Amino acid sequence: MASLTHLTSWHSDWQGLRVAVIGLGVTGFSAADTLAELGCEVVVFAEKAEDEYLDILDVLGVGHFTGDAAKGLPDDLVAFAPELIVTSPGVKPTSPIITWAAERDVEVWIDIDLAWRLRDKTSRVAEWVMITGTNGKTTTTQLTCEMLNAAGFRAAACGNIGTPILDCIREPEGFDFLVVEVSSFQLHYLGQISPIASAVLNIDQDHIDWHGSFEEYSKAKAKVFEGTRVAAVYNVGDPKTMHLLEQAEVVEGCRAIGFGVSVPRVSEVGYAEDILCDRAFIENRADSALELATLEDISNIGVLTPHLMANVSAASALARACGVAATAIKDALQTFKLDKHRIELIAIKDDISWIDDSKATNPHATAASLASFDHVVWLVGGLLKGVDIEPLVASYAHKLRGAVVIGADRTLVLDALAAKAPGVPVIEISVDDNSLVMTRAVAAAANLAQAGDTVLLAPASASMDQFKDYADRGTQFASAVHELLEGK
Ligand code: UMA
Repeated sequence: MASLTHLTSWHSDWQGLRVAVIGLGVTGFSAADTLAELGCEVVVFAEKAEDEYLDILDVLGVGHFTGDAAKGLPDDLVAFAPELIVTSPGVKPTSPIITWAAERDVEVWIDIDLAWRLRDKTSRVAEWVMITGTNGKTTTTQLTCEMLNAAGFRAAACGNIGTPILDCIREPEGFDFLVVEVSSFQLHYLGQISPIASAVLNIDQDHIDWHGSFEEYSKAKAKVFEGTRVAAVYNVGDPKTMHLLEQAEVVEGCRAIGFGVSVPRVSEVGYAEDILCDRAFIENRADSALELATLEDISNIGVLTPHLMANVSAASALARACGVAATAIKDALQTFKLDKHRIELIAIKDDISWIDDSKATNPHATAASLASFDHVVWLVGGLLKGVDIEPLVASYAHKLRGAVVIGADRTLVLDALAAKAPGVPVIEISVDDNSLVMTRAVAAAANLAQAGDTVLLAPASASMDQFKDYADRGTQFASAVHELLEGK
């Protein structure tokens, strides 16, 4: 098939290259738009698309085929004979279009591969920082970006966080740093790039239905370290992240830097009592450490949980690897605020705390949440994505005052509670009308909760079965809580 090795720059000759873009969400649109600007011949193949995107693509002369990439391969696309495919991350590797491409040696890129080649569009060529992990990616990405900006750099957060990386590449002023949140889907497709720093924050079961197995999921996550030049950052509290690093091909001279919540050893960032300190990026690290911030600074950001401390530690390690001074890290912690739906305190009444952690869409995130509180009434359930919830229930059964089970995969959750938390009272919310789910769940939780308890929405599941997305689930929870408490 066509050799694409000469396409290494925005200024390369892309004219006339036949590219099929798969999917037309934010990734597909940004890819099609960019490729059209470069003079490629582009068609988009997507199941559904917003009219606004289609209208713009029409103007750009980009063709469009309708169909589900997961199910079939249209004849028109075969006839188009693409020389390159740029896929959206949600498209599974087992989809007919991806297997068809593999059989014909047609290269399949993700938008990040394209962005890497196009990063010299402006004369200000950004360094890249890549961040992945099962949980904490978004907070750590935002924090790292805030720290870089506090140090006077021009930095942007992009990738899985929601802004496609190609939007940043095409920003006329350019950036000094792009802090890229990368999902396991994106990493599965990603080819060779060379970031200044990269991190795997933690790794546990998630997206098994997409990857096929935990091994494949871990293999994808490990790719984030490949080609790293200055610092490959792993979690000292999660040895699996270090094993992934041991197997990765980093650039000669790249350092392995640990982060965590324990007292830092040499080449680590961590906590000595209530001080966040750096023993990695200072000259006399063998016998001293540099103070970066205090726990009080960190509690400005949100509820002080061990995983928030870990995220701050990881972001600091990445920022320090990029040359950020300690004072800028402290400054960033004064201005930063956690996003909504991440262990967000909604209300306290009658000594019962109501917490929205709707962002906990897998057991690993939920474990971090459950670990942070003593007695919990747990709102759990949704779409389990092929993940086994039993080990989570077994580990935290002793903390449960009760459980309220929602979601399409209720039976699996109820079975796990019956098997691993037999004495715990459980209320199943079974309604046909999705708009009633959260009101009923909150009322049920109120009946179970006692003074001193935390009612915790941390569903360990995706939300799309009963809600628009995790944000909608969290917002509905907060409204139902306020309605209940104010109506009392
Ligand atoms: N499509 C198909 N068939 C498929 C899959 C997708 O036709 O089998 C088409 C559909 O037309 C669909 C379009 O592709 O509308 C969308 O593609 P996509 O689902 O890959 O999503 P994008 O809108 O491009 O958004 C993606 C990420 N989504 C996924 O990976 C599922 C966004 O992460 C990311 O913010 C964005 O790129 C920018 O990089 C979201 C996410 O849920 C937040 N990520 C998962 C997670 O964090 O757990 C991985």
